[in-house]
Amino acid sequence: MAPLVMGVLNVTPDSFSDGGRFVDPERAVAHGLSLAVDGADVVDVGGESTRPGAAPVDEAEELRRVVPVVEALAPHVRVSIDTTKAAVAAAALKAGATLVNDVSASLYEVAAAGGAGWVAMHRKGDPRSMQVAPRYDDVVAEVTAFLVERAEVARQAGVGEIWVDPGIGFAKLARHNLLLLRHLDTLVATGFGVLVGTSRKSFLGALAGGTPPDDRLEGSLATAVVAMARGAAMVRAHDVAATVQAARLVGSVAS
Ligand code: PMM
Repeated sequence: MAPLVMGVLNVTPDSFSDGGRFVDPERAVAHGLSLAVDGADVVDVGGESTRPGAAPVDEAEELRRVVPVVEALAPHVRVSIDTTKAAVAAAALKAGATLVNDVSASLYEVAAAGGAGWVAMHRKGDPRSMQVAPRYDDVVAEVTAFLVERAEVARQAGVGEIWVDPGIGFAKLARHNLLLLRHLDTLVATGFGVLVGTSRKSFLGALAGGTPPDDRLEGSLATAVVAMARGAAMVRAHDVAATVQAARLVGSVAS
C-alpha cells in the first residue's frame, strides 16, 4: 500500500513557508480543498506557528482561526488539527476533525475522549527556545524511547490510532535530522505508525546551499522518499500533488 500524505494547511500569519497566505478562512478552505483534490489523505489544519522563535497565540484567536476551516473541510476530506492546546483540539474534533496532530505529545486524553487518532511528535522545549544548542547523546535512542513511552501511555488511555513522529527540525541540528532519517527503521520497528515531516524545512535549505523555503521541493521529495522507503506510513507535505506521486511510486516499488 502507498504511504499516506498529510497536506499542510497553516491558518497563521507567520509559519515559515506559507505563513500569511491562508489567514483568510475562505482562502484557507479553498486551499484545503485543493490539497484534497491533489490527493492528500489528511489535511492538517494549524492555527499556531511552531517554527523556531514563533510567538505563542492565545486560545481564542487560535479557535477563531481553525474551527470554521475544520468545519468546512471535514465533510470532504479527513482533517487533523495541529495544536498544542487541549481546548483547540477538543473544539476541532467537535467540528469534524478525526486526528489530533500534537507536537507537544501531551493531548492523548483529548483524542481518547473524542474517539480520534493521535500523533505524538518529539520536540524539546518550546518554539522560542528549541533551536538553542539542542544536545543529545544518542538522538535516535532518545527520540524513540520518548515516543514509545508516550504511545504506551496513550494506548492505556484508550487511544485506538496512534502515530509517532520524530519531529524533524524540532530542537534538532541538521545532523540530528539526518541521523533520524538514516535510522528511521528503529522507530518503524516499534510497531507504531510512523509519520515524518521534512517538507521545506531549514536543514534542506542549509544542505542545498541556502535555498529559500519555496525552493525546497527537491529536498522535500528526496527526504520524503527516503522516509517512506524506510517504512514511514505517512509523510507531511506542503507540495501535495508531487508528494502523492512519489508516495504511489514508493508503494508500487515496495509491493
Ligand atoms: N512540522 C511542523 C508543524 N507540525 N507536525 C508533525 N506531526 N510533524 C512535523 O514535522 C511538523 C508538524 C512545522 O512545519 P510547518 O510550519 O510548515 O507546518
